[in-house]
Amino acid sequence: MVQGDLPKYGLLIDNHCEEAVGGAWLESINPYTAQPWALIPRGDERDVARATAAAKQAFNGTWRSMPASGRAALLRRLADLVEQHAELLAELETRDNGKLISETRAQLRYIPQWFHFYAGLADKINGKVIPIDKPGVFNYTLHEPLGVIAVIPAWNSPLMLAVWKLAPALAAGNTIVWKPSEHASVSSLEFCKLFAQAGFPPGVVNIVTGYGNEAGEPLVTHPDVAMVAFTGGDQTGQRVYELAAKGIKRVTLELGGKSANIVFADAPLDDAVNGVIAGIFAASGQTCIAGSRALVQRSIHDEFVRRLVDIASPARMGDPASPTTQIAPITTQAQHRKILDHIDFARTEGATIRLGGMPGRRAECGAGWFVEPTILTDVTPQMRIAREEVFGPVLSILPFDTDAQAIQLANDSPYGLAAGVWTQNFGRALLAATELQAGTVWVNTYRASSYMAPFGGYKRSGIGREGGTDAVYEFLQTKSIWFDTAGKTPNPFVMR
Ligand code: TXE
Repeated sequence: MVQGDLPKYGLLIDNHCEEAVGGAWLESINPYTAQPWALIPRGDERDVARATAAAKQAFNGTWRSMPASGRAALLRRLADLVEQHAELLAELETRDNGKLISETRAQLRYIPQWFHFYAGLADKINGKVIPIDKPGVFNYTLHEPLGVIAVIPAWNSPLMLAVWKLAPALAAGNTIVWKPSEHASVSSLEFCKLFAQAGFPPGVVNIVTGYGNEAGEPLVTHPDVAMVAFTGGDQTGQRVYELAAKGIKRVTLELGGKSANIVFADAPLDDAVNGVIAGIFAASGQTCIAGSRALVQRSIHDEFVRRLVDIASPARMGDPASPTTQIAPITTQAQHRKILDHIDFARTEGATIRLGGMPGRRAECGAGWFVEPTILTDVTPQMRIAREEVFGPVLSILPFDTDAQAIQLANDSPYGLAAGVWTQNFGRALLAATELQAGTVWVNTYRASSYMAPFGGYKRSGIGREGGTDAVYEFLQTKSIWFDTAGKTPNPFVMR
């Protein structure tokens, strides 16, 4: 198909649908067909400047003057609209990033709850009256919004990762410039139209698409952007953090991991097998919480590997738009290459491939960027495959003997996003949950998440928390206000 025939999705600035100032377009590629299917604007610093000016104006005008209950009402209306458009948004996202339709539908069905939850919080952001220990003064606090927030999510769950930031940031009274990933922007451009339909004033939420260096960097460094809420790879996260530091800007960073799924010999084995498979092969391993290291107690190692291979080998690869497909393609060609390179390197380092290890070869894979579900044994903690985030369907299995060794191996990582523990011994589970250096620990389950629970990383997995009541305070700053009640000004040369 030539470019002119592809559907075009515009930017949204001040509630207007527009082209990029430069007039250039980027092709969005369907990972299942490996063909372009839509065009998105190739925005740059000129579009970022327009969007930021609109967001700043809204922040200082209509949005600031609206009571919190008004913001809550809009968020609830938006939630209802998302519910009505869930099927269309799920289909667009599946076509755009190749994620299974069963997963995008489930995410879209859940997304309205995030807006309902933070709508509920919007008018409960109370300051405090502080009982000061000195006479003649009165002190109270206010939690105030920061201003314009840059929302920069990754391509693996474009809408869900954006909503984790949008809902609390808007409830807190901020305005938004949203820069989705250049690899999967279409569902976000379509979603953004719903803000105007819900009645959000112009400028409160704006969206600019384009490359990270052309649109992302100018947004992070724009002097009128107060904070950056980011999800992506740790190298990019580090770059964003450095750029934000120059402007002394606040950040939240969610940067992925190398999460350990620990299976003790006393684990409920059938559940543990399913949990380990769900942890690594769901979304073809393209999740920040992928349980990419299975630490398995030596006495059950061989049996456990055999059961994993038995369950994973018949997994159905194919069209992600079919509800019966289980393994979807990889979202980008570059990521596809990167995963296969990781597997090749692991092989040269001495890992044994027990399952998969190849690009998808079945007829159902068509021209798509598939990687077979891959299970590796004979992996040692020093190997690259055990240390770096692969972001694909590749499971490394490492044996351990004692509880202490399991915890030591799990924590032997620069990352700390999540961990799983499989055991029937309550004391063992409790100790592991305490000792594991991870922002989320699951016991006898994996990949559970909710808008009610905080989520975020330890160590190189990030800064800040998304979800739960904690998240709204990431988007607020505290003001401390003092009144004199004594009616006289004391000695000006002594601190009061
Ligand atoms: O995401 P990036 P990429 C891992 C995965 C992948 C690697 C890189 O292993 O191979 O990260 O993926 C924007 N200033 N994860 O390159 O670069 C970019 O446009 C401002 C883990 O696709 O992290 C996009 O919107 N913004 C992960 C967003 O940042 C910039 C999810 C994320 O891009 C920018 C995805 C810049 N200089 C990939 N450069 C997870 N933690 O879940 C890029 N961007």
